[in-house]
Amino acid sequence: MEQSFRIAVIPGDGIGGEVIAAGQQVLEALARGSGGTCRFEWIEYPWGSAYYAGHGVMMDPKGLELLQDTDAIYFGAVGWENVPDHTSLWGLRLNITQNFDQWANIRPVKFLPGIQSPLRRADTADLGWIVVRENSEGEYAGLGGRNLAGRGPGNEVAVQTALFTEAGCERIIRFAFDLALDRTVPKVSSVTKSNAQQYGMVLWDEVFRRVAADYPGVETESILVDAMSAKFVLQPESLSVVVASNLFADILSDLGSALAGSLGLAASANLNPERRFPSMFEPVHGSAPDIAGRGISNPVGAIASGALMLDHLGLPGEARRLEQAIEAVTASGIRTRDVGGSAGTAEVTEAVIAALRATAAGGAG
Ligand code: GGG
Repeated sequence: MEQSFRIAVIPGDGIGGEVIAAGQQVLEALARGSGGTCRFEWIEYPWGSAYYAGHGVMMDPKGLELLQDTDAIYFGAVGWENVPDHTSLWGLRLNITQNFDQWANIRPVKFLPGIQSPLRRADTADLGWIVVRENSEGEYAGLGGRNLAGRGPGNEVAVQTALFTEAGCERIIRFAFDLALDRTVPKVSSVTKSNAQQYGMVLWDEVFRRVAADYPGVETESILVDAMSAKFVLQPESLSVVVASNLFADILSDLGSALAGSLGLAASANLNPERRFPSMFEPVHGSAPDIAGRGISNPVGAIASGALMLDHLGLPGEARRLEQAIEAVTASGIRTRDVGGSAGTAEVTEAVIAALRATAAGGAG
């Protein structure tokens, strides 16, 4: 039986357009080779900083209603010089993640074959972990304000408050434990800075201990963010699932992606696990204005985000086939410049499609 999926596409800014187009080509090829299992209907929205230039807003004011009626959102990147970064981020990406309560952001740190890591450990140890980012509150709650500018230069004050709710902490920590149950090493590392942040992050630590008691088979550790950033570099083999607040996990996942070879490789899923709202899949990297439009951006992060989307749509076999195709391509040496190669976006994309065809021909998946 054929399954048809309505996918909203928001390429956004900079290299977002290039890598999302690459991902769509790959997913279309996968659908064509699926023997009628799946079909995608793409609904593209031109929202982003160019849209802002014409409309004064980052997305259609009715945009959330339009997105609600889809099975998933495939998102590129946000951020361009014509719009202040906080305006573009809150006007588009955060507008969607917050309103659609996409509270779980998973960011796998994958060490792909043929990709050189700056970590010496990567040569001998089998590395790989998942960063679970709390995606709805914490430091990104958007609470605060600016005041007293009227007192003259140098006297303005700003308050930015982080929000930690017991329910918000519990749902993301439980999500991390459930994820750990399916991993070879069932372990969850919780990251805070609760020695300095004595309210919200102490609450997080307490919830972590309480939830951990429900998972006796899962090893745990609770680590301060400064120590965890050192651990990413010095003891990465000890990591399996790392759960942290919105800001800390954002930073740590960038560090993890760089350690795996490049931010261009990293995939992510912004999930509303209850499925009240569509979930959103995007490469971890941003719009990269320095290389936009040159045809050299790495499409792997966007393509791998497509694999996470396939999982979410209930197509795990197709997701694994796509991940295997990516691995075959990185192993073969067809790589973009950020990972030491000379191939362009199109060449890597075509190679992934060819690898998919090869597995279809070989009967795999
Ligand atoms: N594709 C990811 C992206 O566009 N990121 C832009 C950015 O600045 N994100 C901030 C965040 O994820 O908190």
